[in-house]
Amino acid sequence: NKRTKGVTVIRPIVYGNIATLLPQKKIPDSDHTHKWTVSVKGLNNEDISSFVKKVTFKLHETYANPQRVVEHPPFELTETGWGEFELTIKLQFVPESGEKPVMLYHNLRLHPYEEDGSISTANKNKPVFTDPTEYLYQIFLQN
Ligand code: SLL
Repeated sequence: NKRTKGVTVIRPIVYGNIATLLPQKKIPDSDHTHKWTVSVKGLNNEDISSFVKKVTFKLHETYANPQRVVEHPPFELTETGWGEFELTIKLQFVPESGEKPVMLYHNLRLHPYEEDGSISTANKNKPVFTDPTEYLYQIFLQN
């Protein structure tokens, strides 16, 4: 695969999470407070699988099998948990691309209530919606 000398392509990749507070005692003998889903998408839901081969989510080491590989769209992962930790998201591209993996970082914050409302550095310039209206929540579930 010949290289196109002098060409630079910059592609936006959209990633983020939805977290919902679990009803108390949903998971017996567990301190998990939230169900969460992290997702990786193209802009405007563009199909990124033409150039993204797989996405590996690395979770906090307290999770069983913390490396979770997703090889087909939707590139997302749902789990339950608590507290706050950084997810590393490794994008691997189709072999024909000859490209090295790209790492993305997303901070998951699972707090029963936002004590300070502060946004960790990994999430700078990502809007945070706390207790969104039903209307807005449905929109996020669909997109
Ligand atoms: C904190 N530094 O104290 C963090 C630790 C732990 C995250 C967060 C449960 C994993 C499991 C889980 O969410 N661990 O039990 O499967 O905030």
